[in-house]
Amino acid sequence: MASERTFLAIKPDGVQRGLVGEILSRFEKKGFKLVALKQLTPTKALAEQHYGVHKDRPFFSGLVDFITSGPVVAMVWEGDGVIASARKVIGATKPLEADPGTIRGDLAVNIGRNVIHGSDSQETAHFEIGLWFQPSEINEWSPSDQNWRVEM
Ligand code: 3AN
Repeated sequence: MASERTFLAIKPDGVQRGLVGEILSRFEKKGFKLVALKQLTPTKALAEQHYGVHKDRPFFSGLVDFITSGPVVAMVWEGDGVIASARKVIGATKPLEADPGTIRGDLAVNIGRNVIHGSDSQETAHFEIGLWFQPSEINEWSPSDQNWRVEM
């Protein structure tokens, strides 16, 4: 499986609830590589672009209000199959349907407060990484223990 990148964001509820370390730890332990990380309170324009696909849904304005209500931790993670795998680690959109062991299954109960966002396809990942990060904010590096995670 080819190495790829995905965009993940811990939403304001995850930051306010002190879950940043817990969430980062799950992806680090899995073996994915963190290549960009920053905290920001998204502007309305950024939020509307990010959730543009939902612009005609009834929950759109509430979603934009929520994601702009406080700091978000925005990240790019890299690894083999990371886009689909991160979605599995995150769990189903509705936290009550998310399996135990997933982030939403373990840490959330409400669809409007589901703690974390993750890109759902290569196309979306490419769009979201470009929307949230400048190329200069993304780091190329090799973990020193890389050959203990994958066959070289
Ligand atoms: P996911 O975040 O699992 O990719 P999407 O893309 O279907 O889910 O929805 C984006 C975000 O919109 C969700 N994370 C959730 O916060 C919000 N959302 C989706 N459906 C609803 C809904 N029916 N009511 C309120 N918020 C919703």
